[in-house]
Amino acid sequence: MTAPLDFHGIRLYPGLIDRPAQEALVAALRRVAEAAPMFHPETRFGKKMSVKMTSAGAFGWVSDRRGYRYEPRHPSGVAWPPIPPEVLAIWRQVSGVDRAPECCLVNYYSESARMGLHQDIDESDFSMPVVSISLGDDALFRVGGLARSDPTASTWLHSGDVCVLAGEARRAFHGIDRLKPGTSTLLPQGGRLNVTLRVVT
Ligand code: MD3
Ligand code: FE
Repeated sequence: MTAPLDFHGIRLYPGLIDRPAQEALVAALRRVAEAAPMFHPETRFGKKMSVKMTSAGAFGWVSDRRGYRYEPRHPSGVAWPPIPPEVLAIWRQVSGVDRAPECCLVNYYSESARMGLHQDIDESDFSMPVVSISLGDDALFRVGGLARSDPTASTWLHSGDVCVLAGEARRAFHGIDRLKPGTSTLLPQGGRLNVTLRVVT
């Protein structure tokens, strides 16, 4: 494995996952979405997010009028399915920690979906990294600092890229501004899947 690039404190492994392994990941994520169907989370203001989500693992991320939080069950009441072994193998390859992730959040972006600038700070141990896997169409990723008003920098994430968010970058503001539709043939209907692995407790 070649050394990662440093993009504003983020460890970026461009093209870490080859095409056959990307296809195996998509198949595994399809099975996750069969057990725990994707849904458009609602913000506390009752507005639906443009990204669809589901999760695997002990905890999943949910948002509704009560606010956002980690929950041990899908909104339907079923337990989240286990994190696929192919996904856990990537965590072991790049995370640098011995703990296992407790949440595998799966985000699906249609060509018009985006994710506004936010921090991931609902977890209790910020010494644990977040690992992110990009699959499908290219996405314009933006990262800033610890304050929303800090300057930001952008880069395109491609199918098969893996990011590790550790240290200072773990609590940086970040988001997805837009996709570049038609840039990948991985997903038959187009769009983008992003998987983030987190230790929650
Ligand atoms: C930087 N996902 O699920 S992945 C998220 O592409 C999220 O779906 C985006 O932000 C996506 O919360 C960005 C890259 C990423 C993930 C987590 C981070 C960057 C991060 C946590 C802290 C700092
Ligand atoms: Fe995030």
